[in-house]
Amino acid sequence: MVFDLEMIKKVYASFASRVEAARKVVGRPLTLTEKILYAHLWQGNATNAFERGKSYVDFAPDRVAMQDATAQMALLQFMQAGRDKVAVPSTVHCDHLIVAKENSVADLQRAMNESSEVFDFLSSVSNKYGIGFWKPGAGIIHQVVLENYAFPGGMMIGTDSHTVNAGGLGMIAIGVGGADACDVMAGLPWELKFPKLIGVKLTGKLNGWTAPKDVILKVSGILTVKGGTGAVVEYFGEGATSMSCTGKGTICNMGAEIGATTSTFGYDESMSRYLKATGREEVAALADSIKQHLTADAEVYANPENYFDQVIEINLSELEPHLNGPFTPDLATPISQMKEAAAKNGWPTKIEFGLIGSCTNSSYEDISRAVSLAKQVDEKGLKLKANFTITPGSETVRYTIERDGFLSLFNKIGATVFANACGPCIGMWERLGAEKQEKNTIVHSFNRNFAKRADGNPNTMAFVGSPELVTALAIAGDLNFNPLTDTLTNEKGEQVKLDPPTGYELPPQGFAVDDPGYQKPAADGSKVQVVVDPKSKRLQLLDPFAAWEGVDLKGLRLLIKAKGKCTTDHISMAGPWLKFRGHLDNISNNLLIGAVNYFNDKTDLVKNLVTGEYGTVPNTQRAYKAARIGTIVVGDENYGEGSSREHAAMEPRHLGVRAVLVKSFARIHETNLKKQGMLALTFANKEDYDKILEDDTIDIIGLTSFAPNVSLQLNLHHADGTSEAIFVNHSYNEQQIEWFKAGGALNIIRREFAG
Ligand code: MIC
Ligand code: SF4
Repeated sequence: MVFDLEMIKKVYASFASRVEAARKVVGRPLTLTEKILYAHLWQGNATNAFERGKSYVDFAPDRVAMQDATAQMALLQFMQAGRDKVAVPSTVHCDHLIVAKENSVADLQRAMNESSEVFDFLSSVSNKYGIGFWKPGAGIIHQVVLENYAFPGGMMIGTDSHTVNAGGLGMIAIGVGGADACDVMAGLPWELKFPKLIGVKLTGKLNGWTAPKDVILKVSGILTVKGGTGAVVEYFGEGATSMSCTGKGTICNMGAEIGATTSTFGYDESMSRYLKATGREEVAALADSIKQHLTADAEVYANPENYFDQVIEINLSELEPHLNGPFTPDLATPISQMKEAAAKNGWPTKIEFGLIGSCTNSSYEDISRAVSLAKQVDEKGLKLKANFTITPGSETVRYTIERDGFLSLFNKIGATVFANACGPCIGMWERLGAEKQEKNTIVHSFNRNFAKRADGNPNTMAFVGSPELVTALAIAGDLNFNPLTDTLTNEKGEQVKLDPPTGYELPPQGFAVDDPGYQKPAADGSKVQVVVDPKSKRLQLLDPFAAWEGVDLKGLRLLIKAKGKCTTDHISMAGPWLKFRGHLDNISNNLLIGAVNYFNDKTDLVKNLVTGEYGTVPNTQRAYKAARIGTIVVGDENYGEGSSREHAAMEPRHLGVRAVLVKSFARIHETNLKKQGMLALTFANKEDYDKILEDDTIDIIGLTSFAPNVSLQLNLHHADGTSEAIFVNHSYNEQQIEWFKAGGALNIIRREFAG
């Protein structure tokens, strides 16, 4: 079945003329990214050229995707927008709320028991508003989107940072907070600062042990976790076209880890093959009919320096397999240097777990290549030395790899197959003994490896690698093992070498599935009732936030000055807290509990300046709220890196934090703060971070004349009686200032609807 074919036809029908209009106003050949962006202007044909990194532009995305952990908040907001039906095709995917413990069957059953209230809520809201619903067990959002919905040249937004995965099928797919999704579903334009463009030229060809994952691990090492901020990464060259479509998906997926707005590839044969293999021959034919528009103009790839803001070149023939980590996805180490790096840094070399799968790496190709190594365990008289787990990305992949005998091969060597869900990747992993907090090493093919992410243990060092490298390392049980050069001692005491992995781009016998887990919404949802129990601990209807009081904010207290890395996982932890994603008050009890307090190097211990006592961050903030004292949060570089979860913005808003002042923001988090009516500010001079003292009282001056490109002033009143003023910048445009004034963007939509 092809979903939303009419919508795709419509997009393609106007694509050529829109690209033509764009080429005229821009006045030069266009990159693929520009073509897709200009083809999706809210206004229709382009009438002027936009300035990269400067112009705010209204877009009209073709579709919206949401996953269960973020959809709850997105849909609670949408329910307030007063619409009968979503304005663009939208889907909900139940994948984040399934705990991995025993095996797929037992774990899925447990999730159905424990989270039925949330699944039923999502299912009924979807049914009511015309949203496609993918049940628990159907698979991970991005894999299901790639298999069913992504199409070359399309534009989508999704309430998950790895929405960018669909770039593997030539889309511009962008991760956003739920409030953004709510706008688009309500039929409003979606605003984005026109991105800068990074071109990555891939020469040569992947071979042997190297996989698409290594391309993005290498790029992360080059660009770091903030190098892609505000930019779209466009990959091209012979190395790009010679790679599978799902491999391209892997590369785009992990572009979230460099902060990129999204990543994409031009339409090519690999995409056409993938579309056909997943039952979308019609989409492939449609894309073929406009294929010259679904890639950059030839001049661009011939002279990329003239068209991109930055160009990186990687020769795939020489690229080595990498392992990135621990604790950050950009610490890239080629496998040949791992032994030395581990010794130098004191990383434990015994590998406890190898985990493959996740939305990043769970294609048929990935699994088939991992299986080619698993097979060698028996053939070469080896034994798996580490625990080994597989989380398939979708029921279609799972069903197909079972049919093709891969699952039984994994089972034979003692691996565990978890449910088709995020599982360990999002901390939904009941790992035995994790509570002992022992220092240990795991390797996985996921994308994120922040502290505590997978199992809640701050001393687990997680290294990210390709599924094939993870499999080889799990067989060896040793971080020092380099499968390219080293041998292993088998059970008979012989030295054996693993053959390089081989696999299939697509299943030779085609994909198969019995029940993909899709639920079609009612044609007329007006009679569908959505019930939220007022006593529920998991779901809570939203109350509108209060509007700005119209005066400068004076007498604010410092809630926390966060030191170093402060990702959304530090601000609103996942794992066990995921169960409160639909209940703002309950989830607010995790506010910033992972952030390190600059003044005492501890997490979740801050000074209450009214009582002088130290307490947890949420309790201290609740005390300020009760005393009607506004607060401010201060942070370091790339604050809010990682997830799209808007809870990281809604929690401080709900508990009475008024402003977040940092050295720099990650894109999605900054927008989420603005959308919820918070002040997202940056130091004009980064060194001023040092001027903020624990006992300060702080005034924010200039709000009564709040205007784009005009700095605000902060008066810091120190405890010793001295005061000093510093300047802070912001990136609010006119409309975003209105959000601040109204107390949040949703208050404006609500008002328009009521009016
Ligand atoms: C993640 O990978 O961190 C998540 C969990 O998928 C998040 C979304 C969430 O927090 O629900 C993301 O990447 O946006
Ligand atoms: Fe799920 Fe992990 Fe992918 Fe996020 S990164 S969508 S948690 S599998």
